[in-house]
Amino acid sequence: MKTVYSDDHRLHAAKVELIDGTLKPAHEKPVRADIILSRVNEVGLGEVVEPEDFGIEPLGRIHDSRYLIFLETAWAMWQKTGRDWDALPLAWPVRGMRAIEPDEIDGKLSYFSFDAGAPITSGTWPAVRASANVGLTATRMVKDGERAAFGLCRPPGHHAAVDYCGGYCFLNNAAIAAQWLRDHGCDRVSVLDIDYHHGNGTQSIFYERADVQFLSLHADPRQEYPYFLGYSDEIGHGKGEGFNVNYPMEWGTGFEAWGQALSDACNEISYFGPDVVVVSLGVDTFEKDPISQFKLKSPDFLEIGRRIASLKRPTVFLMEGGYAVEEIGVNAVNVLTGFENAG
Ligand code: OKP
Ligand code: ZN
Repeated sequence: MKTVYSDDHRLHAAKVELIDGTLKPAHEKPVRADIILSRVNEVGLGEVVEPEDFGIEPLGRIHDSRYLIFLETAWAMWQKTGRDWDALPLAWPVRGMRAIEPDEIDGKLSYFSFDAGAPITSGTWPAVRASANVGLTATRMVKDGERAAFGLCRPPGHHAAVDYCGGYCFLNNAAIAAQWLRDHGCDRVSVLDIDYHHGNGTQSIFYERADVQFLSLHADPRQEYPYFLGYSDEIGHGKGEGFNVNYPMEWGTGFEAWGQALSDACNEISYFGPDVVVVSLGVDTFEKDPISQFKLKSPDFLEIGRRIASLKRPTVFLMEGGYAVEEIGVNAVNVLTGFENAG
């Protein structure tokens, strides 16, 4: 299968991350994409192509226009206040507070985020636009007849919702791709999120819709980030009831239980019968991932690809998380070669 990749991901390089109560070097860093790309080339997965520019329109189909303006202008506003380091919020509106967009940049950062995990830097806007274009270009290839394509998105997207960023995510690449498919002739799309963390952004975007099915395998929100979404009783609402499926699993889960959940999710997808499957491909379920607590091993990722292939649906793979940098290339590309070799 072809890979879509842009060097512009490099424009977003957070310096630090607030984790375990201290500032540490950011886990979500450019070398992640470099290592995946070199593994793609090493195994000869297929041609690597540049993304095309889809413009702002497909982003506006998912995200609020005020939020997009914020992402575009935040760095300039931050810089104007005399700061040249990464812009981060430190307060959020919780129970009982007002949802009014403040005028000043520090307030806007708080209003348009749900954690301090999505720092805005000088190059964040062009980088996240490139990441969305990578996803859209891979998606168009599949819509135009390819069996599968790989969008090597970076920054990731599944924690980003209609009007907030968080968890290293700014634009929801998978949601933008799924909506683009709906707008270009597909009646039904499934988004299968296999990242270790719940895809709270994607879930919230499609929660009341029956045309985009969302399924997520992830660490139980009782134990793990993002904590406030991802329970199994979240089944969708209104017209969307029955079209949201969560598989929360406890810390320490290995491939036996995880693979069973994937099989269950695949059965749900088969029953739904989508025109295209969009896979939010996180490989932070790996046993050596530095911020995660599942126990998947590198060969398990081949089996994941095989099971997704058994759906026999056109499939778009979009990169999400994975922070065991040394093995991220092998693990991500194992999913893709497992898929390809399934015939
Ligand atoms: C992004 B993606 C870990 C703190 C959580 C944010 C993680 C964002 C993950 N104890 N920090 O889903 O891989
Ligand atoms: Zn993750």
